[in-house]
Amino acid sequence: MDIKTIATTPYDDQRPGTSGLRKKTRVFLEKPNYLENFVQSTFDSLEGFKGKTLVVGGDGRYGNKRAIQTIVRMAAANGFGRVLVGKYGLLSTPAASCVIRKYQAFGGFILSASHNPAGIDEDFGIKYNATNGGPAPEKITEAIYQHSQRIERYLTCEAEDIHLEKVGSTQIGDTEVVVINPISDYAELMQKLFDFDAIRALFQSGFRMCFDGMHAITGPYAKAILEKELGAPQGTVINHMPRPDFGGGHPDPNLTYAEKLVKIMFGPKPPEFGAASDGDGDRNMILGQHFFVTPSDSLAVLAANATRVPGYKDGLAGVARSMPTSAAVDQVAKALGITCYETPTGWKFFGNLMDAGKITLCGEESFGTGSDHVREKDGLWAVLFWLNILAVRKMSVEAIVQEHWQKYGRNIYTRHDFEGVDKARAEDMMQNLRNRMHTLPDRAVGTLRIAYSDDFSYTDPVDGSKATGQGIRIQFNDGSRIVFRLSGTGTEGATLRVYIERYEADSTKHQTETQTALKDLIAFAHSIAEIEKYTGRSKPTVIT
Ligand code: VG1
Ligand code: CO
Repeated sequence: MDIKTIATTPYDDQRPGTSGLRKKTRVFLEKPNYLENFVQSTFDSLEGFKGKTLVVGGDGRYGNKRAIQTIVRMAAANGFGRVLVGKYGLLSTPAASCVIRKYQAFGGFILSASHNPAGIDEDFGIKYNATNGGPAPEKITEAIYQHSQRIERYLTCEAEDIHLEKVGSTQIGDTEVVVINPISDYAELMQKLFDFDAIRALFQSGFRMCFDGMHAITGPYAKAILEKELGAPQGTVINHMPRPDFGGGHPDPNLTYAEKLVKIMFGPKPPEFGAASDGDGDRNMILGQHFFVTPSDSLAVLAANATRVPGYKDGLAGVARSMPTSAAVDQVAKALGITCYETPTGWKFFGNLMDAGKITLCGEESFGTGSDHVREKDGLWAVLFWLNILAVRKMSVEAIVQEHWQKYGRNIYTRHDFEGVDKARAEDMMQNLRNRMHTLPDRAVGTLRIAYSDDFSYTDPVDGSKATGQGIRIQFNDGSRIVFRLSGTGTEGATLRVYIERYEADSTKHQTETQTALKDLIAFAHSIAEIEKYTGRSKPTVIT
C-alpha cells in the first residue's frame, strides 16, 4: 500500500461537545480536511491500535457514505489490521457499541449528529468510541482536541471505494475491510436479554403498538425485530425507511417532534403502546394510550421491574442518572437498597461505572435509557424492556406508571428549552447566576426555602477524574430543584435548558397537569435567571 502523507493546518473549533464533534454539514464538506483533521487527531491521541480492528458506521445522514470511505482509507494508512463497516454504511449508535464489544475492536467512529436534523444545510457529526464500546471519556476527547490544535499532516492511501451495499471482505494493502450486517448482531444480543416468547405471545393476543422510526436509523432494526422476529403486524413500524435528510424532519423522539406518533397515540382508538427513536437510535420515547411517560419515570419503572425480565433477573448492581434527570430512580434505588450515582450530562460518564460493575441501569431525562449490555444508550432496547414488562404484567402503560407513583411518590418534572438564542448573552446569563449563587441559600420562595445552590461538579468514583461547570442547581428544602445548563450538542447559537422538578408524595395530587404543578417554580426560574432579559424569550421553544 502506498501511504500518502498530506499536509494540513489546524482548525480551532474541533473540541468535542456532550457527544462528539457536531457542525453544520457544509463545514465538513467545504472546509478542506475538516473531517481528516479530526480523524487523524483521534488516531494520534491513541496508542497500540496497529493491526487491531476499527468499527465505522453512521446514522445514514447526508455525507455519511463519503465520510466512511475517507475514514476507511485513513484507517488502512494508519495501520489498523481490520475495519468493520455497517452495510450501506449504517450503524445505529447502540449497534456500533454492540459490534465494538462483540468483535473486540480497538474502537470505532460513529458518524452522527444524533437528534439534530440532517441534510446539506443541517448538521453532521463524528464521535469516537473506545474499546469498551462507549463514548471516549473526557481525557481522550481533550487529547483529540489538543492534537487538532497542532496537526500538520494526515495519512491516507490510494484505494477504490468500498462496496458498502454487499456483506463481504476486501483488502486495502494489509488491512481487511469487512462489510457486516449489524442488525443480526444486535438482534442476537436483544434475544439474550428479553423473553421473546412472552412478547410474541403478547402480539398474538391482539396487543398493538406503533413504533416511529422517524426516517432515521432505527427503522430497519425495528422492522427486523418487532415485525419479523416478534410477529407484530406489518405496519407497526412507521417512517421506517432511513433517509439522508430524515424526511426533512427533526428526528428527536419527544412530544413536539414525533408528531405522527403523538397524533396516533392521543387520537381515537390508539394502540396499547407507542414508541419512537432518534436519528442514531440511542434515544427512546415511551407512550401509552393518551399517556406520556417521562424519560426519568421510564428509567425508574425499568429499575423497579427489572427482575421480571430475564437479562436482569438477578437484580441490579446499582443505577445512575445524569444530574438534571429527575430523582424518580433514586426512590427506587433507596427501596432496593442499591446505590444511585449522579453524573454530569452525557453518556461518556456512565462507562466507568458500568465497566467497574457498579451500575446495571442508567439514564438521562433527554430520552436516553440504557444498561451494561452495551456502553451507549439504546432506544430499541428500552422499547423491548417495556414490551417485556407489559407482557409479564398484563397491565396498561398508564396503570404501571400510576401504580409506580402510588408506591414511590411522583417526581413531577419538565424541561424547558430555549433554542437558538444568542451565545454570548446566554453565557452572560449563566455567569450572572453563578455570581449570585452564594446569596440564594435560605431565601424563601412561596412556601419553599432554598437549601443550596451550586455549579455541579463530579469526581469519577472509579478513576478520580473531575468534571466541573456541569450546570447550576438551585435545590429547595423539600427536594424540589431547578437546574440551568447550556447545551453542548447544538451547532448554531446557544440552547438554554432549564430543568424543573418537584416531589409529590400525596397520591391525590398525582394527576395534576405537569406545567400547572410546577408553575411557581417555573416563574421563579424565569425571574431569578432573568431569562427574558438575556435571551429575549418569555417562553421556551420546546417543552418536554
Ligand atoms: C443532549 C442531552 C444529553 C445527551 C446528549 C446526546 O445534550 O441533553 O442528555 O446525552 O444530548 O444525546 P446537550 O448538551 O445538548 O444538553 V444524542 O441522542 O444527541 O447523542
Ligand atoms: Co442520539
